[in-house]
Amino acid sequence: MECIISCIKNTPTGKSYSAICIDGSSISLIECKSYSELSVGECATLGEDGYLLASDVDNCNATKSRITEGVNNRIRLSIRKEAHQSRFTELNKTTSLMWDKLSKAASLFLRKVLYGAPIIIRFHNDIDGACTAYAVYKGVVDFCNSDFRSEKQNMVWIMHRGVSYSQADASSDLLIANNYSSVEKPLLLIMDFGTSDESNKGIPLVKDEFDIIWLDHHPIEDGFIGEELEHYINPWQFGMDSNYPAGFLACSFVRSFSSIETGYIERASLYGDYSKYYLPDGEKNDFAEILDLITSDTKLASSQQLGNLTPMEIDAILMNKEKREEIANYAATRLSEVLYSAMRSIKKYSAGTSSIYVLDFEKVRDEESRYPLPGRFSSKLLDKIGESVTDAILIVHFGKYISIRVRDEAGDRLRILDIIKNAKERELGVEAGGGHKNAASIKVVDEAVKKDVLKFLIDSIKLKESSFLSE
Ligand SMILES: [Mn+2]
Repeated sequence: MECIISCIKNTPTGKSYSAICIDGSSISLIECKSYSELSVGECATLGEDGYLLASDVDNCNATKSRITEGVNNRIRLSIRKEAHQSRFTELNKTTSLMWDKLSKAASLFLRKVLYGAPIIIRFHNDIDGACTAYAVYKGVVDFCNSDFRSEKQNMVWIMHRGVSYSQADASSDLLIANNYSSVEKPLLLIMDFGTSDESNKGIPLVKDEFDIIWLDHHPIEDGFIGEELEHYINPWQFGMDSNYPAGFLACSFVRSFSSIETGYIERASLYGDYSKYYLPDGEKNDFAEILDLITSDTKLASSQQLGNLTPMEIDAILMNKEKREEIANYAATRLSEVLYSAMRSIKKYSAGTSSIYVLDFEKVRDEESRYPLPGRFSSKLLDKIGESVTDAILIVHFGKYISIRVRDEAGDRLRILDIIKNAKERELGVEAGGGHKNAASIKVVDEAVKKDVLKFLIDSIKLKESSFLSE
């Protein structure tokens, strides 16, 4: 079998080689060792003992062009021309509009997978974000088991906390990529976060070092430079809004090169991000609830690395029926306890015909468990309040974080993103802020300034609501 050394990982114990090989017309990626030092791009043959041997240089160009041709064929055969049709029919039109862009990004992605290039995948740490990672993982597994053989991919999964791609994130990604030498440029895949001008600090550091695929569904802020990237894909660019979740987008991406079943992931992402296209069908959404719990409290998924979660760990839980049930029960119990105590310590302010509810999450949290996280809990708490009050606006704060939740109908008139923008301009101490029109969050520079920011938010909402009344 003729091979090219396509990627070398430098580890403290030595070098680990990835070689792309061709046998007839079939391409495979192998991970192996070598008796001698090989360099990236060099031709090699695989010996019977499973070790790589440098091969004679004369044939190398012929091998390279056969592999290039094999890779191009493989990609061409895998990309699906017909846009994926989900059972959420109202979203299918947007998928069709995005299909060309999705397929182009998928071609790039498959090239990286085939060559075993370093791929860093950052996904947001919530249900929707976990859905993006899980969809891509399942797609890659399917591709590596059916369309070509791959023993190991050089993929690094990072569950990302926060809403922007910062300078520190970029530096950390560059450090990771520095562990590899690769014939293909490393790939950075960003999903379900980052569409804000704060990411403008991180992007310039990585845009020449990585090929970037960015799948997001947050509103695109003016001046956000990520939009210029060739493979930045967001439903907002196609006349849709955040109701097309990032997990759903990742499923569409995956379906452009794989035919795996993605319906349950699509459903979980719609549920997780409160999309109006979610179809409550009377069935519980256990998959989403499990993702909610394990992305909040990663200990439960027995993560190797504290605070991180990989799709392989999600998979291990899904395959274990007992563990699944245990986790689902635990989540339900915890949630009802926390909702109960929240309703007892919440404060209420009237604003026109609406009411603003403010909760200090510190008062209801548990020392032991990270679940539920304040941001996501806010959405559930708003639902709970909504059972008895129609016009409720909820603010939950915890440490340096403030989350604001508004019911659908009020989102358009309140424009909380504008209020957050004003708070930033007033220099009240807002370090970062953004989100959707119904769900947004703020990080303040210091806990001490939080009460000023809270007061500003409450006053601004009151003002908006009373002006709305007088119109
Ligand atoms: Mn999302």
